[in-house]
Amino acid sequence: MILYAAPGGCSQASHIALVEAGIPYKLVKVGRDKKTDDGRDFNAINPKGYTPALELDDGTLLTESLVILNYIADLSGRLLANTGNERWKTLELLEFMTTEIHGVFRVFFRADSTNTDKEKSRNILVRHFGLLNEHLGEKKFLLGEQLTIADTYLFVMLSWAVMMGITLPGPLTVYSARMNKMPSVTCALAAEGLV
Ligand SMILES: N[C@@H](CCC(=O)N[C@@H](CS)C(=O)NCC(=O)O)C(=O)O
Repeated sequence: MILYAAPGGCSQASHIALVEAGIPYKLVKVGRDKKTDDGRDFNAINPKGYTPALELDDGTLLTESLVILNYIADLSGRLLANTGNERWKTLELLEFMTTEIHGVFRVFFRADSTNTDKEKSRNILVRHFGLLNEHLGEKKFLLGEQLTIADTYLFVMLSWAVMMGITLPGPLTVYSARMNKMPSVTCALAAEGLV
């Protein structure tokens, strides 16, 4: 299995999940120029041009974080409850982050965004992270004692928030620092060349 990932990008959530699940994989890093670190044109691999992309052993290419994370959770037998409300709440949180949070962050990555655009996005993100903070409450992870695919995604969104100077509620900062110390996170960050 090959994970195509951009260091520090949203693909990091899938990367952490793969390490956490103990699934053997090869990491291929994709640069801003859409070149892979083994010299290929990423657009020819994934015509969407986005990371993450997960190439399965039979050559099938999966794209979209929501799907890739579900695939990894399925293989792992954990990281997502099999049934019940915990499953649906995990997926609800993940969908909220892949659309309503990731989407709002895009303003910060676009060269033509104005300061007004950025300020609007900042306010929306503060509100959205506030909702996630309420959801987290006193729990260790978003759904309780067990790490799920929603946590691996939130970890990345929180690191982006810090990068963009967005003020986070204290409990989310503590949560992020705790995740940062997890062996799977350390391993993924090191493989991406970020520590
Ligand atoms: N809908 C996709 C979006 C993925 C995405 O936006 N990836 C960014 C990195 S975080 C990317 O590859 N951007 C490259 C580009 O826009 O050219 C998903 O959820 O996986």
